[in-house]
Amino acid sequence: MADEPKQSADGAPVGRRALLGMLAAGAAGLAGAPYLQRGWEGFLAAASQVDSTGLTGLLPNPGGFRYYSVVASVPRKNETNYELRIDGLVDRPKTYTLSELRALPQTRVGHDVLCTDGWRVEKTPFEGVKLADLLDAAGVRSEGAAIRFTCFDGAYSESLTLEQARRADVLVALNMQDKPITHEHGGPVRLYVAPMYFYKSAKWLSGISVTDKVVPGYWEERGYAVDGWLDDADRHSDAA
Ligand SMILES: Nc1nc2c(c(=O)[nH]1)N[C@H]1C(S)=C(S)[C@@H](COP(=O)(O)O)O[C@H]1N2
Ligand SMILES: [Mo]
Repeated sequence: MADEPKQSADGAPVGRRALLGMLAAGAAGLAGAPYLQRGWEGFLAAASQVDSTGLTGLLPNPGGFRYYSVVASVPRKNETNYELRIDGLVDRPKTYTLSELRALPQTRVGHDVLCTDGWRVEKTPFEGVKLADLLDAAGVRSEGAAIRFTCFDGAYSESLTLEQARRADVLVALNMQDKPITHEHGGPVRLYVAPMYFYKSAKWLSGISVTDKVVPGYWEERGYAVDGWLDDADRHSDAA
């Protein structure tokens, strides 16, 4: 789903529209859909991408959020098998476990979450390790100019310039709304880029690679802006 490199006039990716049409076909249309094989959670994840069919109104509303994934199913990871790899143009590549990330100094950032699809969740606190701290520990080489983020869903990716990545309001987040980030919201670890649209906040984060130039991410290859600044963002701020 959602893999055409096109956007409709209002900016919503066409792939989401295709899914929406499929779900709008109703229960009969859903009977053969792969979501059902994934149980309630998979169905919810797919159906909650739908904003205009009325289906979402029948489902538990996750606090104003929609659950997004570009793939049908994502493996679950926890303290026994989660790993975050930092590599690329760094002097000290490193693989962190979840408990190692939890043991590092934690920063809390609260901002409104906005998706380009039009929904917003006000004052959502995220907590985690500043990406800048992890980059400093890894020792970014002088050629390093950007970051490429990859995910253990096997498909999504994101990017930031090194300057953006070093902001104090960019987190490798472990908590959301004062609880460990759930699987549906990209746990155990997701990126949180507070000053930008939520598509920049890659869920199920597994890789942070320092590159010499920006490599456009999943939605960016499909028409989204590489710079995802929110209208009220202070683009040159170092403070959260
Ligand atoms: N791995 C991954 N990260 C992702 C996405 C995705 O599909 N896969 N969707 C992005 C978009 S468009 C939004 S709005 C948010 C949604 O986060 P949520 O599912 O926790 O609400 O995740 C972003 N990060
Ligand atoms: Mo989004």
